[in-house]
Amino acid sequence: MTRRWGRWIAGAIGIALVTAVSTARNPVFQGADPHAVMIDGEMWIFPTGGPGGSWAADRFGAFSSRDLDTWTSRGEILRRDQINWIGDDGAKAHFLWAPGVATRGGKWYLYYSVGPQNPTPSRIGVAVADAPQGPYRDSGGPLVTGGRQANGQFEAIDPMAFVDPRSGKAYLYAGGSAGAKLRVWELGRDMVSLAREVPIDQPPNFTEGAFMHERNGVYYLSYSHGRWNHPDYSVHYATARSPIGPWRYRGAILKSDASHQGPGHHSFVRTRNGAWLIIYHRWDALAGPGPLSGERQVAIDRVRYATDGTILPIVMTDGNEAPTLPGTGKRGE
Ligand code: FUB
Repeated sequence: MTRRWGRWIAGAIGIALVTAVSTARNPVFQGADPHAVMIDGEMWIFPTGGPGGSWAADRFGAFSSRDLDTWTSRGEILRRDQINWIGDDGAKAHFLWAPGVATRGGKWYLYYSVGPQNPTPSRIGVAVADAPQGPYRDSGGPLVTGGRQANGQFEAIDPMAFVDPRSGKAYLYAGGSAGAKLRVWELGRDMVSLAREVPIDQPPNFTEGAFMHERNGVYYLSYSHGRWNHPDYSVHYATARSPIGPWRYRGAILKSDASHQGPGHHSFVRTRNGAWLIIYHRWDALAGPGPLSGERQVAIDRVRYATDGTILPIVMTDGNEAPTLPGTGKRGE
């Protein structure tokens, strides 16, 4: 059935047909810092920006796909003018970026960065919803504030929450760029307050964009290293027996290659058939030492683990080489 006929039939029976915002595979759409989650077999991506460049730094949107081929917009989920504390620091400009979501007890939580760091400290906020697509309501104040602190500069960006499937405790990982410092907190049961900060060792080569996942009792802390708009931007990781370390540094798993530069700020998901995928951004078809120009693009690739649990180097793909989701009638994964 063509899209035109689909729209006509949907209109005739009173159903709104969701419009595709992208039908491309690697890269899937313009955007950065993609936090991907699987919801009932469907992949949802919460990025900075979004398809077509129309998603500015004053709002967040969500995008989803059942096959990783056709992406639909789940709409705008939070706008800067809905965050009533954002102007309290007196700064002239504020930008939203690097969202991360978590769910607990039927609620959805959207953690996000408010930058830049100068002239006033960056901040992390959190908004709450009853469904992944929102509407999200901000919780009323910043959860974490950056700036100069007793132990050095801290940039409060790149929040990522992780609910430990083993202990049920929820953690917030955050920090990056200037200062390149990772901090970890245990979240309160309400997910919108901090119970305590957890002292951790700094993982080697940490710059920003921390992500935590657990597989077979191993906790993988992965993160971006390098300058966000340079070819040295890459993903490294460390492992531990708990979500708060101590870490064993394992090196880089995703680095620039001949046709894709500066891959980073990623997330991992496990699909229904147990395969793992990495969702990240990169700059395509740009060579040279940087700074890279153009727009960052979201891409999805396969993650393979060796028998000892270490992650094998990730191969970046283009177009139809990219993974699809199982059970969609597309090339099997
Ligand atoms: O997109 C804004 C910033 O770029 C993020 O905070 C960093 O992780 C980098 O991806």
